[in-house]
Amino acid sequence: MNKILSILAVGMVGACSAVSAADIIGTVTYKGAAPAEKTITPILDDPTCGASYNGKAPTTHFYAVGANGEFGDVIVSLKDTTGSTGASAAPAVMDQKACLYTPTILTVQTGQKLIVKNSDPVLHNVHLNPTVAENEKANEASINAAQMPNGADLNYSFVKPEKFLKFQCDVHPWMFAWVTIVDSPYYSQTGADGKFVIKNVPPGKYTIVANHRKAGEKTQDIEVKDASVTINFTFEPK
Ligand SMILES: [Cu+2]
Repeated sequence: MNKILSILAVGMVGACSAVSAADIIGTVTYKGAAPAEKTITPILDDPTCGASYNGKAPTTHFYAVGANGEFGDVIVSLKDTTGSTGASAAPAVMDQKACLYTPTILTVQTGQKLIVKNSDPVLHNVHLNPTVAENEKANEASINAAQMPNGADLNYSFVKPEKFLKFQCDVHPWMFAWVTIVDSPYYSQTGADGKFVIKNVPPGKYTIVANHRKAGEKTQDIEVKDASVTINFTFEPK
């Protein structure tokens, strides 16, 4: 780069940095053999639920680990951040399909709408188990709600952060899902590729937290300046 170009480049970076925010990107890896999943055998005893499985019971998916250790269903967030944009965010959706929740791990912001659907031709009973009193109160009306076959959607919204709030079905004792509530838009949940992106983070120093329901929690310190930052997490068998 010649001198004029480099001065221009520095000038442009300088001009942008005053207003820019950056993304935090990374990959979460599980190193080693994940614990074996459990086979949900009772699902076959229910004629309607069992019909979806042709005699082969599904398993739990507590550890979503890919061939190269890509670790899914890990929630990565910036600790102690606020400024939830949940009220204006698109609703999150959880479905009940073939007598399982899908997804089983979900993250929403405070104030964001969560819609629970029933796509099955069977009755489900959605039963929430909040550990935070404010979240219990905010959802009193539907905290233990029957949902008819292909019945009307149930709607929820949470007011305080909470980790892995348990949803269960009282009709089908194998049905569980866990919803994590965060208080800012600075979060991401890893997909099957183990990757996460936390977008538009204002410059500053943060503690970044990776949470997995079974594998636990890991934290790292991170500083965001005016460019994207990469940070990775590795979990191992306990
Ligand atoms: Cu059910």
